[in-house]
Amino acid sequence: MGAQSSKYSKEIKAQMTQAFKDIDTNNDGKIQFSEFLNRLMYGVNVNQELVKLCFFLLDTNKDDALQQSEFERIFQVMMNASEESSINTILCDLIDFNGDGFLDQNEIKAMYEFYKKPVPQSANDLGIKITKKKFEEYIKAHFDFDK
Ligand SMILES: [Ca+2]
Ligand SMILES: [Ca+2]
Repeated sequence: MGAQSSKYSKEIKAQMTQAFKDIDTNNDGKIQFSEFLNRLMYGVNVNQELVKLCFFLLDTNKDDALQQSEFERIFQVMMNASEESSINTILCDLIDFNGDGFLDQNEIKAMYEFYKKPVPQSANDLGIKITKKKFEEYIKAHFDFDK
């Protein structure tokens, strides 16, 4: 594990392709939510709403399935995750769409789209360049994912 550069090695690409095939149990070239939940999140003790939110954030073209390019993000985030990474850390990595290490208001807005809600004032108050650590604390305080 450890930090990977943004360019994948051939080996990692092969692993990624294999993982995608393994998860895509109905072999339609896409990962549906049920496949995501049953194969990728199987045994992980997390809240279903949170899993849905992760899926929503990954599904950028909003066709309710993950294409391989969309799947690459979760694969990369999982590879970079350390043992201390909580699901909230992983969530923050997913929200950080452009991967600059900070969350901006557009990225936060994408998260609230899942709830079909405007960004609340409390989130606006976090500023324009939010560290993941800060947003993790915000999630802990404002969302009930811990069960
Ligand atoms: Ca599928
Ligand atoms: Ca998609």
